[in-house]
Amino acid sequence: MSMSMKEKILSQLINANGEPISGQKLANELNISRTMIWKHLKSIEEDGYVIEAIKKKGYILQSIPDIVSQERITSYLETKSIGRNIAYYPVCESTQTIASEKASEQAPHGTVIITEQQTAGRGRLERPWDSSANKGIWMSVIIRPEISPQFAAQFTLVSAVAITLAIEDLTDCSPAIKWPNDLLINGKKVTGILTELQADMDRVQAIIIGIGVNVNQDLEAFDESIQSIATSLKMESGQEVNRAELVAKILFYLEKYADMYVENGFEPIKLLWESYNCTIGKRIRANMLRETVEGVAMGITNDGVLELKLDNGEIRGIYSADIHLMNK
Ligand code: BT5
Repeated sequence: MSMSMKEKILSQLINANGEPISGQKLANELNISRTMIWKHLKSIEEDGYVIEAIKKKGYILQSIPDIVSQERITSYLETKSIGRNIAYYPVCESTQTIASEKASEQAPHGTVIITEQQTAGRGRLERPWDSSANKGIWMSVIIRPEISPQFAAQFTLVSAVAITLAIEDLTDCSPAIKWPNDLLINGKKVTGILTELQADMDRVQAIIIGIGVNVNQDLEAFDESIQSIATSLKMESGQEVNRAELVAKILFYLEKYADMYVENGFEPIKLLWESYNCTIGKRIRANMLRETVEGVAMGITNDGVLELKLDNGEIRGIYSADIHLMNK
């Protein structure tokens, strides 16, 4: 793809390495008027770049915004297919909705939809997902594994492992996996995963993995209703995290473990999942669509089903539920 005029100006500013470039020089080199240069600079500033104008000398690029654009992610990406096709939206309703549409329109395996801000981000059962501007990772990954639909839900567990490893690599935080789709730090939710399926009776067409990671929020960035249950990597580590780099790392582990899953099933990943989990051995309450049960989580099966020992000794396999940990 050829560069737009705006990208050409930006690349000149970046390549100047902190030396000022005059508006006249930019105008001459790019063969446009100084007024047009000035308009493009304004638009670059609107994207979050900080440009300083020094009298008689020209423009200096002072800082690059922490954005999760395709270019920024690609510069860190080490995958074969996941993330090789990225659609970036400065703002959207929900990446999950866009991904669903794109998946029905034959978007290739590994397509990523990512945004800075969602106006209607959602969790399971249409619950709202708080997606503040420029502070989190809000993305949906379309994968097309050749498996039967009954196994799709396990990609939630595979994704939980991938995100945990990525967070450990790039921060001082060590999240715990709460079955099935939460990552917690110090008991508070830092990540939610929403796995949706497009399938025929016996074959997966696409699995859409929605990933929400709270990265650089301060407490006030969260809606009041979740301030006591949510946390961010910054709040836990005291440090800002480069979101584009973290996205690339998540995609790296997601590719690794999704491929491993398709080849060898859940068993090799189960050990890793168990080592990070904070559910097994705990007394829990499982809220399901039609009933609520309480008991001790005994473990997960090779299919990712949670086994709960009820107070009457009966063992129940839980396929999907909201889990409340009774003793922390
Ligand atoms: C989830 O649902 O945890 C799945 C969240 C998936 C979000 C991603 S972002 C990219 C993609 N596009 C979307 O529209 N969604 C996906 P669930 O287990 O139902 O948890 C939802 C509950 O978590 C809410 O009812 C709140 O209590 C809480 N919550 C909402 N926003 C949160 C946040 N930012 N951090 C922590 N907890 C939150």
